[in-house]
Amino acid sequence: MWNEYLQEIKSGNIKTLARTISLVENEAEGYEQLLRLLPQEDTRVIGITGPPGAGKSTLVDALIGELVNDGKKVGVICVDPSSPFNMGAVLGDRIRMSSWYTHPGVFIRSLATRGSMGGLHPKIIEITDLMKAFPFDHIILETVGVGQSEIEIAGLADVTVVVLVPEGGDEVQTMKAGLMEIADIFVVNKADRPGADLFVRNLRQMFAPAFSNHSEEIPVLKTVAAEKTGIVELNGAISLLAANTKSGDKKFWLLAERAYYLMEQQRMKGVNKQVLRKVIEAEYQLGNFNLYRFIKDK
Ligand SMILES: Nc1nc2c(ncn2[C@@H]2O[C@H](COP(=O)(O)OP(=O)(O)OP(=O)(O)O)[C@@H](O)[C@H]2O)c(=O)[nH]1
Ligand SMILES: [Mg+2]
Repeated sequence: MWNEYLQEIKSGNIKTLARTISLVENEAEGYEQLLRLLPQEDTRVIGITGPPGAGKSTLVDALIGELVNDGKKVGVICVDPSSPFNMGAVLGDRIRMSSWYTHPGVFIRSLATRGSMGGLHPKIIEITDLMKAFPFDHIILETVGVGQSEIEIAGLADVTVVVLVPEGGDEVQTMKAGLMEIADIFVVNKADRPGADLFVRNLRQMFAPAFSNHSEEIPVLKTVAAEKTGIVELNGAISLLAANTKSGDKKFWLLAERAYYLMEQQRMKGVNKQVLRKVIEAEYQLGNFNLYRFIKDK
């Protein structure tokens, strides 16, 4: 059955892709078998992250336009950190990217995080890999950057674009180290608002090689996503960086990041803190409890 699903995905069957994403999302019985059948794929993954409301979806919408014009097939995953009871953001994505929902070259899937793992989805690595089996030319991953998850998205995307707005100075100061680790490109969106040029200049200075431990300059681009301004330049910058990742060292670092994360998950499977607490209490009552002997055989 899984092999048939995979063949259908490979041949571009969007319904099967949608269905199998749900199976993986819900950990349907045997879903790991499908994952183990996935072929080696190099589909480019573009990560778009940044604070809530920065214009990420609007930017993705414009970027899809650019790629589709170029004859590319695009898969989009939007990770929505709101609760399943708040459909606001998902509906927002639908409105923001409305023109693409019915386009044959575009597939958009929103995933709700249900509050776990910051802004990421617990099966985001698996779902992204599943999408890679489909004949997409590019995969775009939109996540809301809330601290830690921004660092985690770095392991998922070949190129990570951090979207900020002209008023984002304080945010950048507090997250500087984290941003430096993940950002391949900075976008100052809503550049139609005052202060954009000054903010761009400050960012360039702050992340210049002389002031940071980055050996290369991190591009800082200006966009007005709502008017599709600056999108060609953004697409160009992404292509340039992605070309380096494909052949370079970074690809294997990304795979190692993902392997580490998945191994961690696998090892901790079935470990339940509530249960752990009860077992510890019981052993403690017996006396002579030692934490290190306790974990040794776990
Ligand atoms: N002035 C201005 N408004 C913009 C621009 N780009 C997006 N917006 C507006 O900003 C608001 C938020 O846009 P979204 O694209 O939904 O932002 P987002 O970052 O995806 O938001 P979340 O996914 O909810 O975090 C919308 O009302 C957009 O119309 C821009 O370049 N200029
Ligand atoms: Mg959005």
